[in-house]
This record gives sequence, C-alpha cells and structure tokens, in this order.
Amino acid sequence: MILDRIHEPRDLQSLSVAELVQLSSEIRERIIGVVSRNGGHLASNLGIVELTLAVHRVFQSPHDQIVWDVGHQSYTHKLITGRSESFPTLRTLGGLSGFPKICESRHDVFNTGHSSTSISAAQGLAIAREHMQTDGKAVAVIGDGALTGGMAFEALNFTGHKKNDVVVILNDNEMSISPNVGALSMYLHRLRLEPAYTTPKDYLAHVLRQIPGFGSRLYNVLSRIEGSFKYLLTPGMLFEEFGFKYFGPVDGYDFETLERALVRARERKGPVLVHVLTEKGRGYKPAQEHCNEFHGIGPFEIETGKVKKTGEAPRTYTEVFGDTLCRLAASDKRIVAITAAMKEGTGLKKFAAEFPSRFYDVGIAEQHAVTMAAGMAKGGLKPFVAIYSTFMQRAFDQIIHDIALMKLPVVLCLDRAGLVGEDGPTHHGVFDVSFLRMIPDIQFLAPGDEFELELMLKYASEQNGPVAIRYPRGVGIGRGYVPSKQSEIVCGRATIAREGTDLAVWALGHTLQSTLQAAAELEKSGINVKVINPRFIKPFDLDLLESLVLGNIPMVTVEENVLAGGFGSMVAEHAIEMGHAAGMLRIGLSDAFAQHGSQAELRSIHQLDADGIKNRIFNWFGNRLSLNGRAYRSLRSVSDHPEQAVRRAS
Ligand SMILES: Cc1ncc(C[n+]2csc(CCOP(=O)(O)OP(=O)(O)O)c2C)c(N)n1
Repeated sequence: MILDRIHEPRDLQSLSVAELVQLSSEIRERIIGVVSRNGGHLASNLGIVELTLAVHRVFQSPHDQIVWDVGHQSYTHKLITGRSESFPTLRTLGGLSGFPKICESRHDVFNTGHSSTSISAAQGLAIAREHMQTDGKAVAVIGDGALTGGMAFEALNFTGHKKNDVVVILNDNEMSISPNVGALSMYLHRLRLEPAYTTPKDYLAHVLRQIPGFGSRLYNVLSRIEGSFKYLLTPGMLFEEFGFKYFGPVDGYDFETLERALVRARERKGPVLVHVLTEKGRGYKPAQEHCNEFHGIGPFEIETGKVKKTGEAPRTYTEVFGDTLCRLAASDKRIVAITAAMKEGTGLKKFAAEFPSRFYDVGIAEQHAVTMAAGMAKGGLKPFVAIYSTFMQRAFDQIIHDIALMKLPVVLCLDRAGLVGEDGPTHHGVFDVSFLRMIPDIQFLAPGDEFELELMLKYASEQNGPVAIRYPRGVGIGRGYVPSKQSEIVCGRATIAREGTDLAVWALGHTLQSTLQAAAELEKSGINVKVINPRFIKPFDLDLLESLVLGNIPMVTVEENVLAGGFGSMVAEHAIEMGHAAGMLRIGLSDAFAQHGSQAELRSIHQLDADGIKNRIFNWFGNRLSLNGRAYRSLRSVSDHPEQAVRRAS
C-alpha cells in the first residue's frame, strides 16, 4: 500500500503520476470503508481526492496554510497528514473529527464546519503573515456551493481590493448538497461547457495576431470593447473583475494539468483563483448516481450502497415537519417554504415536489433567506423558513432587525436543535434558546414530541407575528409511548405531563421524554415528581410558575441548550423576582463546547439522558433534604457534576 508510506504531505513529492493514481484509489477504498461503518460525508470526499493530493504536492503545508471550506471534504487531507492509522475512529467519541480541527494536527490551520468562511480566514492569515514578516501562501479551498454564501463574496470583494497573496481553489462539482442554485452557479456552468469560455486568452490573442495586416489591431480593439467580446477573450471574467487572476477551468482528475495550474497560482503575486472541475461521488457508483443521499450518510452496505436500517423506526421530527407543512399549505395558499441549500436535510423535498412555485432554495444564504422571508411576510405571504439551529446563528441580526421589529408573521423552523451527534461542536444546536429568548415580540416554542410539533406548526400558521419552533435531530417517540398531552396549543400555556408533589421539573422540548422516564425511576426512591411540558419559551407560563413559587415547591429545569442565558436561566430570573425560596436546579449544557460522538453518548456524558437527569435530581434533592437548605454548596461538591466530567473529557 502506498498510503501506508505517507505520513506527511512531503512523502507525496517522490510519487510518479502512476503512483498518485494508485494512491487515489487506495484512499477512496479507505474512505468508503470507514464511512460505510461510521457514516460521514462521502460524495464530497470521493470527488476531491486528486485535488487534495495535488494541493499538498504544490503547497508546503503547514508553511503554506490551507483552509478547507466547510471542512466536510477534508478526509484525504487527514489521511495524508499523519492520521491514516486513526482514521477508523472518524466521527466517533474521542476519535477524529469529521472536520478540520487545529487541536488535531498542525496541518489543520483553521477550524471549519459552517460554510463560506475559508476566503476570509485565508485573508486573515495572509495579513498576519505580512505583519509577522513570514513567507508562504494562504490557500482557501472552497466548493461552488460554499461560494454562494454571502461571506465568500465579502471576502472576494476585500481580497480584490487588498491585492495580497491569497490563493482560492474553487472545487466546482456543480452540487451543493442538492444541485447548486443561483446565477453564479449558472455562470460556473457556462464556464464549464462553452468552448469560447475555455479558450485561453493567450491562444486567442496568438490566433488573432496571425491574421496578416490588421490582426493585432483587431485584437486590441476587441480587447477594449466591453461586453461579450471581452468575456470571450477572458475566461473567468467575473473573478478577474473581482481582482483575481483566474486559471481554469482545470480537470480535477488530470494530475499534470492540475499541478501546472496550481504551480502558476503559487508563483503569482496577488489574488489568484484556480477553477477546478470535479465530480461528487467519483469512483463509487452509488455515490456518483445518488450524490445527494451520499453527501452525508449513515452506515451503509458497500456492495449495494443501501443504508443499514435498524428496524422500523418512528418518523423523524424532520419528516413530521415536511409532511405537516404540505398539509397546511394545501389549505392555505399563502404558505411558502424557504431553505438555505438544505432541501433534503430540513424535510422540504416533498413540499418542493408538491408546491414547486411556492418553494425557494436560496443557496447557502441563511441571512438572505430570513430577510427575504420578512419581505414575503410584509407582502402578505406566510413564509416558513427551515434552517438548522446551528446555521440560524448566522441570521441573528436579520431575525431582530427584519422580522421581530416589524412583528412580521414569519415562522422560523429550527431543525437539529440540541445535540446533533457525530458532526460535533460546529453543528450542535445548543445556543438558540439563549439567543432567541431575549428578542421581544417573538413566540418561541419547543414540542415535547413529534405530535406536538404538528400542533405547533398549525398554531404557528395561524399567528399574525413571528414564531420560532425548535425541534431535535432524530426520531420522535412513535405511537404507543408517552405522548405529551395532545391538547390544543394555547398561547403562553404549559401543560402538566405528570403530577407530583415533592418537586416540579420543567422539561423543555424533547427532554420531556427522558424526564418522564427519570420521574418514574425517582418515584421508586420515594421522590414524587411533577413534570411540566413548558411548550412555550416565550411567552412563558408565568401563572404556573407563580403557583409553584407560592406552593414553595423546589424546581428543576431541563434543556438541551447551554445553561448560559438558556431556558433555566429564564425560569430562574422570573422565579427570583417572584421570591422563590425553595431552591432550583438547572440541567443543561455547561460552559464548555460539547464534542462529537453519537447523540446517545453525548447525552449520557452531559447527563441529559433519563439516567443522567435522574441522578442529577436525586443527588440535588437528596442533598437538599439532608443538608437542609445548603443545596448549592453541596451540589458543587457532588463528584459527578457534569461540568467537571465535560472538562475532563474535552
Ligand atoms: C452556513 C452553513 N449552511 C449550511 C451548511 C450545510 N452544508 C454543508 S456542506 C454543504 C454543501 C456545500 O457544497 P460545496 O461547497 O459545493 O461542497 P461539496 O460538498 O459540493 O464538495 C452545505 C449546504 C453549512 N455547513 N454551513
């Protein structure tokens, strides 16, 4: 195996083209094997093997600094930067991250996970080099999908103005997760296809100048004419106008031309963009043919490409969202749906098929999605914007400035709220409660199960102001388990999911299910727990809270969000003002980034599964009883306090 001999990128230097081809196929085999067991981003990684090898042969990492946009395509990079042996641990608890991480390798110069940051980061690194007077190049490797994100344009704009040494390598496979969208994507498509666009300017100049008599003059005149001739003469004109020297399009699987283009980029002063054509899923038929599904995939059978199923599972929250929205849209023509390049992930595929004229994929452009929704709402429509909680962080200002201030009836659907699992810290949706609950004039809900999500979506469609709903990654409870009280949603009203007298637990969203299990266990120890499903983070059920405060009932809050500024903080703020003296425990994520691992493992580590919730409550309540009122001090001395456990694990 050639791969076994590659420990550092410099080990690639001595390889012949034939050996590079052999190495590429070994790498593909390794990636397919590991992803088939652990799940991961397969199609993007299979497409970029040769380009990654070429980049590492031409640029000297870490002297030259390579930033991988999104970073989901960095598996080959990991394999050739000393992580081949540990690669089987990819995305598992304590194992390699699925994204670049500066703590993992000196070759990972910048953490990524959210899209469209690479050119800004590379620009920052280039400026730092100027100040620190070190040489080397800053390189951004960015996909055509990531290039649709606004930040990428902001960075191109600045770089064209700054005119410093930044190399942008555009990995163009014509796909985001779904086929890429937008005018820029159409432009790239034309660059790929039309021979005129791919005719090298120098060659055209050479041909024109051959024409006896007036050839040179003709070339000069044509060069000066704005419009189509100029575009004909200069491939990649758009990027040239942005101040970049454009090289391409280059075949991403031809080592010789690829390296020639990269060497030219390396040698040139100022901003350069190398446009490389690749194909998602390259070398593995199922991923090539269904690159959508193989963008991010769970464990699968290599022979068939079929995802390994774990028996009949209840519907996911995402599916419930998609189905319910279709039902609501059938009877309300004002409902439209917006996604930021996540049609499948957010469950809008069915909506897009049933209501194509009411479905909008804006590309990786969360900020635009939110403000566009605000405009649609102002014009009389009922937009539902489905964005993962983690990516909604991008649109914080737009939610305040363009939706809440005008009280516009936009429904923000925050999928993947809570711990998402293997994608890790860049993707956990654990901040939204904190950053949305402080915004005035917004209703903010979290369903206790998937049936309640349906009710909440219907409720949201009937409101005249902004509504946000957060729901988790994964399956619901299915019929036959412990459904939350399926009564009608009433603004600002919680429901009691379980009666009890010793203490009251406010269990936000899907934590309701684990809390109910914990309550059943605590009952066996003689602790009788009332479990409340708050339903609303805003407006919060202050009447119910007041009745508990007046009854002098100790309280617990449970949330899959950071404790800082989260749901528990909010309950505590109100409770203190009401004079609550019976004590309170907040269960949630402590002040440390949760790492990657399966959802079940992470919930166990952070004591957010039924067992963890039970133990936290048991220790706290037990200590309270024995120490009579010195609860907080005794809590801090409990040895399995999650803050300490998390710090040990990270
Ligand atoms: C801000 C943000 N929104 C959405 C995503 C989800 N996402 C991950 S990869 C991807 C598509 C990226 O396409 P491209 O850059 O062309 O890379 P490819 O996978 O095609 O190689 C999307 C939408 C993200 N990572 N960040």
